Amino acid sequence: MKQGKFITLEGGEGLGKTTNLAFIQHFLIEQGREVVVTREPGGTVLAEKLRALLLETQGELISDKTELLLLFAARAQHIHNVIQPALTRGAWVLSDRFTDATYAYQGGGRGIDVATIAWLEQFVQASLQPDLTLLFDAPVELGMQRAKKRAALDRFESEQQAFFRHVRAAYLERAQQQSERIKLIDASQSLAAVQLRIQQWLETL
Ligand code: T5A
Repeated sequence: MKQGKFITLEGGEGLGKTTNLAFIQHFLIEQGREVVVTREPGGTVLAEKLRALLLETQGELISDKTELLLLFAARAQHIHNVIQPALTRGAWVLSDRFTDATYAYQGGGRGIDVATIAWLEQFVQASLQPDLTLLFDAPVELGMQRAKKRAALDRFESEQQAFFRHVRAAYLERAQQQSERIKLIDASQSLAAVQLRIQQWLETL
């Protein structure tokens, strides 16, 4: 039985998910909530190992199907060991990415059909869905500019612009289809404006 709330942060590269995770965590703790901050791929020892395999730029070429299955393997472990137990005891779970990223990157970016992703989603998650998803959106060029300022690019960040345009389009399509859950945040605004908007959405929960 789910007692807590599940919030996910989504969007293209470098648009402020990680930066705003700390803001949301702080806001919820001030409201007296127990907060579990986590991320995908990752969030458990095994899932973090899978993350490292997925992001590394060296070594064997990873096929699109392998990538999809590794993401869902990491997710199954993450749900079982971290997300579900936290929600059951009443904690609020904040995850930097979740399954909408798979629809955007593997569906939109790699071209894997939606029905396959939906089947895996049902198998791995059953009825588990986020209560609120904040989708950070801005032109692809802006996110890449911000991401490049930080560190060496990982395997996904090394993709071409066209890939990220498909990712963005898939995210926006999902936000339109699931507008009750997915709330768009204009990530090209100042950090203060972005955080004001985030706070407004959190208050609706
Ligand atoms: N992936 C993941 C899939 O392909 N399928 C899946 O199912 C899942 C779960 C790793 C990769 O995995 C892929 C997608 C990803 O490529 P990740 O580590 O979450 O996932 O990916 P990134 O998008 O690379 O995370 P980043 O850390 O790069 O981006 P963030 O978190 O969105 O951006 P952030 O907060 O680090 O901000 C970037 C910079 O911009 C500044 C920040 O200070 C920072 O320097 N900034 C702003 N500057 C001005 N104004 C603002 N409003 C700003 N907001 C942030």
